[in-house]
Amino acid sequence: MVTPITAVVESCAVEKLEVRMAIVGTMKAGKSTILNAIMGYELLPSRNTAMTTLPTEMSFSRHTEQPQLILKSELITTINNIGRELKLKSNERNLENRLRNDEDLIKMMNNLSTNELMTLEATTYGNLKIVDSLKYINDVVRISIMLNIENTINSTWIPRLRGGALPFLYSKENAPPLPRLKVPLPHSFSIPKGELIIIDTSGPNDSNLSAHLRQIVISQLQRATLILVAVKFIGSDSTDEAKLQEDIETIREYRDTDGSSYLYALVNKIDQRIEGKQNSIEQTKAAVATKYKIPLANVCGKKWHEMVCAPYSITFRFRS
Ligand SMILES: Nc1nc2c(ncn2[C@@H]2O[C@H](COP(=O)(O)OP(=O)(O)OP(=O)(O)O)[C@@H](O)[C@H]2O)c(=O)[nH]1
Ligand SMILES: [Mg+2]
Repeated sequence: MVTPITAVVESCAVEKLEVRMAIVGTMKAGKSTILNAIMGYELLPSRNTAMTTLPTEMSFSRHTEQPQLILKSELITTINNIGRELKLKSNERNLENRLRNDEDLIKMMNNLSTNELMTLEATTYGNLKIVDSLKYINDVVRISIMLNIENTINSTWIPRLRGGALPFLYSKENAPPLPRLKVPLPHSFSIPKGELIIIDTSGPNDSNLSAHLRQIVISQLQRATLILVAVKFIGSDSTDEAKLQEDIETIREYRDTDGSSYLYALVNKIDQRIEGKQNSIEQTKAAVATKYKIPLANVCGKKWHEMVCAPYSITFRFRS
């Protein structure tokens, strides 16, 4: 398994004040792992079952010496409200089935039944504490959707679009109060002007869990300057791939006809390739370019991932 520990972002000469790069991909393609590699810190939770639920933003800052997780008060209150509802349900029968026997989610409900809710802070320091907080937030939202309580949370202070506690997260008028990571700007990384914001998302198949969640992801993709599509070398199931194609098409429809230069793809989990038995990396890259209609030059598939997002001269080099 690739353990991307260090990422060196060699140069980033952005022309715009804000470049937003969102990652999308098939289920468990390694989206969060890739972004941890870009940041150079293991802050986004990852595991081999569905993990990311809410999109998470991250940016590089000259003004911080250690990573921070920033949570807006609306988000903290929402998560606390949902947490209280979950606590009330934590002893209900048949929870295991309703949580599809997912061990992490069942453990979380058991914790909620005996412990206080996790205290979320406006700013969290400490890499492990950051991962734990993000895991908690993502699982609280995931369980609320699986137990179908997202529409029953009552809150007078959350602007509602159409019932429920989550819709405010994708209100077009307000910047959604998503979790935000700030990491120190690496010395080798210079941003002469502007800011690079990277957004982690849940897989398209997964976001079908909830129409709200899907909408949150799509609105992030619409706002993105660049979109990085992560796919597994060995491919994913065809439904998952079809959903990803559909999401990419939806995004394309929202763009002016400027070609597909904002789309990049990264073929991940290349270590799972069996030499001599499967397509070569070049063949896989070509297949990915065709399937998702991404320019071949924008498809990267090296074991030492190297990618240049040309329009903005952003170069990422990952070390494994
Ligand atoms: N073998 C191998 N495993 C990897 C690689 N990249 C990530 N993984 C593992 O794949 C699993 C899924 O990775 P995540 O980063 O959580 O995937 P994701 O796409 O963010 O998944 P969701 O957030 O659930 O949508 C984790 O157990 C990772 O450790 C890789 O290059 N090779
Ligand atoms: Mg993830």
